[in-house]
Amino acid sequence: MDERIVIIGSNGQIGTELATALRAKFGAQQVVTSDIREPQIPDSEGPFEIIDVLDRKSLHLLFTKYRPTQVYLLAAMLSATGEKHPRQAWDLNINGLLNVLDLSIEYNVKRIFWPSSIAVFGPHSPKTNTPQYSVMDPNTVYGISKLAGERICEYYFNRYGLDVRSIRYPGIISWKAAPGGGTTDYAVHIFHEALKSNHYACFLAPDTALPMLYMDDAIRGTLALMDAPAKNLSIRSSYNLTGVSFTPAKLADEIRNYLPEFVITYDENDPRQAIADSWPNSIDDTEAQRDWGWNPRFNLSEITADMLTNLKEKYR
Ligand code: AKB
Repeated sequence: MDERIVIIGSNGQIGTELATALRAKFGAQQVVTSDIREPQIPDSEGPFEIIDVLDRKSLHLLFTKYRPTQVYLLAAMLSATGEKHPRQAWDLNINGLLNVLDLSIEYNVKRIFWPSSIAVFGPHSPKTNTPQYSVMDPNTVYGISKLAGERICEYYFNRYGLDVRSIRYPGIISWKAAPGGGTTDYAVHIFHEALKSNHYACFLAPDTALPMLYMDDAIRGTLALMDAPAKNLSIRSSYNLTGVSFTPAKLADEIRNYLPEFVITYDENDPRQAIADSWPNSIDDTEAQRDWGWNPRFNLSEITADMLTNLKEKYR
């Protein structure tokens, strides 16, 4: 059967690359990208629609027009922006999800992907190798909305048989599209600033370890989860997943292997520090390994080399 795929929120860091990967896999015309505004990196390859996920009427029209077999819902407000606009973050992250889940039942969508985040963990969760199941007391509106979203996804699976699949993404590092409004964004900004000016003023402290994942691994993992036979999936809330954990100081050391003059300084009192301090240092993703063969390929030095090689072209 031909897949018809709709990506909602396709202009962002993950959507941009997921769209390319899905179009390569299923054909450009089979993948509809959509977002609240036109893409900054125009992609003339396949259909694109302007969609506000909170506008149920136009969402309905989108589902009627394309009758998707798979939906990827990526529209969300991330942790740092969410703290500036808590009411809007809750609205977008929760009501956007509910709109898509309800329409997916109505239109018999076969599979839905919805990203959760390490932000579902909080100050009382175990910090190191945080397990799939533990105390979860997120204290950002983003984390609270993601945890509520996970519970709703599992509920729709149990109650309506909706095949929703999800990953708790750590920080995603990539060079094509910029991340927006996250706490882990420093690990992308640092590469741009290193190449532009040999200096980066980091908003997190030197010893703040966070779990991260390279975009190539994130895309491969997402597609692997979506391809996995339903019977193999023991988790219908969201899978823990990780690539590598490191601190800003360690990343700066890696960058200095290529740019010896690079200097990092640290801004104190940034509100994102408190968010990072409430999150795990590292993640245990045993369940993803066991259920659908998860295995990251990029370590920190490979990420650093790949980021610098690709971004060098941009700043040449
Ligand atoms: C953020 O920093 O808000 C995101 C995330 C870890 O979900 N990158």
